Amino acid sequence: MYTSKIQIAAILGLVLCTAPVNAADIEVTMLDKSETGGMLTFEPSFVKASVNDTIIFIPTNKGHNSSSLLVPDNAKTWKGPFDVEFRVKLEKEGVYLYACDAHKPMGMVGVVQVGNPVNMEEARKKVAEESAKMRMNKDRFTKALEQVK
Ligand SMILES: [Cu+2]
Repeated sequence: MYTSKIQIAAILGLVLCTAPVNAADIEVTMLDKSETGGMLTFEPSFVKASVNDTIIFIPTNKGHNSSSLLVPDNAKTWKGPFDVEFRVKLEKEGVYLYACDAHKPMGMVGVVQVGNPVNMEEARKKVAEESAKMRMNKDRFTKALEQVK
């Protein structure tokens, strides 16, 4: 069948317009000590992202990983390897909570907000529950969650 250049241009235009726009890569470093003085941190510990953005966990210091603690309904959970760069694509709207498996008791935790915080009540409960078990930096998770707007 004959397809004109105009038809091809129209189809291409449609494909380009429906492709995800500006999906961003957001780096979160895993640190023994951050510039702001905190020990055992994800930096930044709060990230505001959009649907289809990707978080890249960077093993700047050794001995850390990233594991999800809570994700929105139908979003994928994750358990990253230690000492390897690890990517998490954020496909659903809501609040994501995560921790380093080795240093969760020391408050090595983080929060990601994607679009509207549709599961904020669940996130509040989980943060309170996990913070109660921590031995250090007990207020860090709450402070990160407070940045959800
Ligand atoms: Cu760690």
